[in-house]
Amino acid sequence: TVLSALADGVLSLTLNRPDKLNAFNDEMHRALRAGFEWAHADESVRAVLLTGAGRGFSAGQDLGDRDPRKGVPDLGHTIETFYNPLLRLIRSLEKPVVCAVNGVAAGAGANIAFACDITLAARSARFIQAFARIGLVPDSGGTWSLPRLIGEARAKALALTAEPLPAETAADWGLIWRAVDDDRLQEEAGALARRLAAGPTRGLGMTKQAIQAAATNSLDQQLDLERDLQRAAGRSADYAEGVVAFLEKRKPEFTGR
Ligand code: LHQ
Repeated sequence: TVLSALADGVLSLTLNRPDKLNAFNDEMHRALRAGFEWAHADESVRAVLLTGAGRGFSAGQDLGDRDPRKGVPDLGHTIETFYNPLLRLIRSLEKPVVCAVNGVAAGAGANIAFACDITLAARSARFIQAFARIGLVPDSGGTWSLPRLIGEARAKALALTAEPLPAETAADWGLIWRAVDDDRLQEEAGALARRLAAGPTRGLGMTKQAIQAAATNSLDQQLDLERDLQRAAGRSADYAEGVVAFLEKRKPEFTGR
């Protein structure tokens, strides 16, 4: 249900239930979580690239798996068991996560894409806060990320109407990094992930951490955090390499240490 491959420091994770537009069943959840756990544990993974197989990125929860006719489901349990741990794994990974949204991203599928560090989307892709169509509440961090990324007015309109948002508008609004031509998406996202994987991984990881912390920190707290992270970054092998390479007028060769 998830294809994984490690090459050039990039762990590619491809959601692979194309007949269901990569909707999440429990098996796909377990497989995706295992992929992100791998990324956490393996030093040779220096970036993650998340995408979907077929014409969709992800249609969110597989609704056939949570059919209320089979008894009232405990969706809180589903969230606690699957979606929340996944979100925490993506946000706490001290390595960049690139997301290539190859087609429709609905419900949790959209909000998982918004949780990644750099999200690109095919021009034909669209984002749908589908929850409102079935009486649910945006999850996978959507109620946290949407107002932060695009402000309360747009966040509420998207979440309350479940209107599809085209990739281009999502990029204009700052919800994602960039919309690219469909046939260029995988190439661009792959090149970006490889570039990040060849970068100073510890510094990039701490940069991600600092920007995320700013969502809840005061300026004073953030200045202290920057001091602490810069102290740690200054001790990394990649900082030494970066500065020496600059002084020697050559390209740095970062090792991620
Ligand atoms: C699907 C799905 C799907 C199963 C397409 N499930 N089969 C958390 C906690 C616990 C429970 C509840 O949820 C959550 C979080 C959530 O994610 S809630 C939101 C769940 N997702 C949705 O409500 C979206 C449902 N899907 C759609 O609205 C449409 O499929 C979209 C707009 C995504 C795409 O539309 P189309 O391009 O027209 O494709 P389609 O509807 O024809 O879908 C293709 C196939 O995929 C089809 O199967 P079939 O056998 O008829 O070819 C769909 O039934 C299946 N599929 N989404 N979520």
